[in-house]
Amino acid sequence: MGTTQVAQPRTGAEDDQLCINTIRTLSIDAVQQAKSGHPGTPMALAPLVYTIWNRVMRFDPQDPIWPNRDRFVLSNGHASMLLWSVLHLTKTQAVDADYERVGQPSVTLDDIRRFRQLASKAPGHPEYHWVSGVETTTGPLGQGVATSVGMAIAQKWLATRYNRPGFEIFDYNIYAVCGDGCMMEGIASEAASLAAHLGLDNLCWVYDNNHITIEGHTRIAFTEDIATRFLGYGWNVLRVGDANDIDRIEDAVKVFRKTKGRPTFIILDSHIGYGSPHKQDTPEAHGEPLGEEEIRLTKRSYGWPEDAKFLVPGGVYEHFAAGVGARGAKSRREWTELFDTYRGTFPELAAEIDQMQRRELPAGWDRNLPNFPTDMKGIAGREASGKVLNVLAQNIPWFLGGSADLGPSTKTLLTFEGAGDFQANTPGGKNLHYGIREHAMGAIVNGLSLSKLRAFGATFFIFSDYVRPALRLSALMELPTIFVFTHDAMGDGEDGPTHQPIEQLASLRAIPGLVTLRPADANEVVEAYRSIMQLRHKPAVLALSRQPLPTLDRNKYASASGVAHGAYVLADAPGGNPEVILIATGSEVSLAVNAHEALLAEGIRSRVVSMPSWDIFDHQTEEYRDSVLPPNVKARVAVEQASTFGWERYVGTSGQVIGMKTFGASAPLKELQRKFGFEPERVVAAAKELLGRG
Ligand SMILES: Cc1ncc(C[n+]2csc(CCOP(=O)(O)OP(=O)(O)O)c2C)c(N)n1
Ligand SMILES: [Mg+2]
Repeated sequence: MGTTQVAQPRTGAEDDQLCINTIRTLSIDAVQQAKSGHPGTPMALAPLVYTIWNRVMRFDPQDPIWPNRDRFVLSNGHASMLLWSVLHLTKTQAVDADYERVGQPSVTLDDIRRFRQLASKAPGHPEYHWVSGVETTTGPLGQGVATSVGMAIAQKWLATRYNRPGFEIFDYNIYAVCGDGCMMEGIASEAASLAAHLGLDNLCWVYDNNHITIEGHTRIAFTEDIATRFLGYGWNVLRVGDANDIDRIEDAVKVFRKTKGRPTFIILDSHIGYGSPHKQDTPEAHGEPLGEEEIRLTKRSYGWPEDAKFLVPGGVYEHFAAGVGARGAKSRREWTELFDTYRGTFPELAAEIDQMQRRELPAGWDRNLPNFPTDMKGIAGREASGKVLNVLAQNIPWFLGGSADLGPSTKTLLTFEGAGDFQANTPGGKNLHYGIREHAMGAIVNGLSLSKLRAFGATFFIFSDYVRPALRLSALMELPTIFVFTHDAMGDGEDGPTHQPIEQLASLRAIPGLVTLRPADANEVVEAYRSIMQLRHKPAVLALSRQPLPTLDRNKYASASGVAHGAYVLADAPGGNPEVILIATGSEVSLAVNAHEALLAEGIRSRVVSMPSWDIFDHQTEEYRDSVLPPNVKARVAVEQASTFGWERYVGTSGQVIGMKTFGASAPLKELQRKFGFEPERVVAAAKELLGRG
């Protein structure tokens, strides 16, 4: 096709080619303009993305959050220009955080011209919550494909609960595109293994087999037989030998749609930087602008006007409108009619779907939450949590979750009648078994949440390190996910320092938007859940004890409902007006209470502040914060079985922190408490020292 043919009448195949080359050249021009970005992969994968979007996907650009849409995940997020191009060319509409359409396009041509610039809706990588039509944030390689497994689990679960004969309310598929990087990352292996185990035949990954990564040819670091690997997992493995052959790509996708009982993996042989005479098949094509001269040569090879920039030739928008636009509109219209009838026949189920889509909770979601009586022997945080989870999962139909093979220890098993296990042949179960795959668990919880289910994942607190990259994305995406991390300190003493979290609290507290809570007793656990369940746009972490914690006497001390403020005055000097403040979290709160009683007995006016969540407390009014921590009271002691890092912000420069400055040790808990100073006497001594009464 020569340059002059661009405006000529075309056959269908020429339309296809024109659209594909539009994606390619928009990508090339945007990267060149930004002087940064990744042109090569969009150039290679434009035919794939075009085929999936324009020939296959049921996606209505008019409503990018229609619940039964097919999902598209760009796991090799550096190729974001693929997504910005198709979202623009399909005229996908923007929606806001309240799930309303806002009457503007999601990505304008101007956004593409301003690729990677502040406020552009074409940022460096796909950002969920920033650009409508992005199904999940990708960029850290491997996260996208792993998240897609969560989306596939969600589709199966939704179909099982809500579909009825003649009412296929949920029958969508999930497509994920990935490259060598994603395939090398461990998280992808974890997720692929579980996807096959669960027989997720609604899931299709397309692997861009281009033999190139940043440092060069994959022969330097990645030489496995990937087809055999995926066959070993139990996937249906297909190969398309030419990334430009859109009919073969479409055929492969058709095979995917007919394949039952296992997910499909399509190996697509491609040439990075396709069409660039000097950069094709080189690592330079991965992450550098082509350069003006090479762009001219490349456009010439596509038969494109060499000097045109950001060109969308006549007919391209129309061709997308006739493809994905028409198909998506029809699918959504038919679905909406079906759903209207469904609403008449199954009003309660329909109401659940509506509420779920808006991330609302059903009426009565917190009925029967336990209220724990005073008990000095007490109950472990994990035990209390298990009771709460079992109530919530009965009250909220779409609340589900599981653990990375630690259910009996994290107490996260849902044991009520009918809870069931999620397995290939029982896809309505509410107990997920992630296996010993914490990283994939994190991404899967994100995928479930992106599908509007209310999901939790669980493991030991120390292994939150293995979940953290996905947890960070949860916060970045503003997803209301829940992570239950038990064995939150040295409570499993004998397991030793490998199992004793030290820096995990500080590190999670440092994630913007993540709500981290470390409750002090069983009633604080209940209140912690009550708070986090009402979050719609924030993830939450619960750090829970392994060992029993005394259930505090709430007639003597303040109500646990103070948890909702992040920190509250639990015990005070008679009449208030304290001279020293003891601040503690979790298992150290009862320790602080004991120290407080000892101080009172000696006539020292102390106050105990239970501070389960820094983040929530920091968001309270200044007035409230000052009422809990009066600025004039400088004598402050913080006690927490974790790194002391960061506590200065609450105890000030003249305060003391009793915490961990080293790793722990292997010994019974009592001995560890003595060795590391977590005893009331030590707290009392610190308080007196600060008051000059040592
Ligand atoms: C977890 C993670 N590590 C490293 C990077 C940096 N990075 C971005 S792309 C890339 C190379 C990816 O190679 P491949 O997936 O084959 O992409 P291609 O160049 O073929 O498109 C790397 C190392 C990243 N984004 N995420
Ligand atoms: Mg590659």
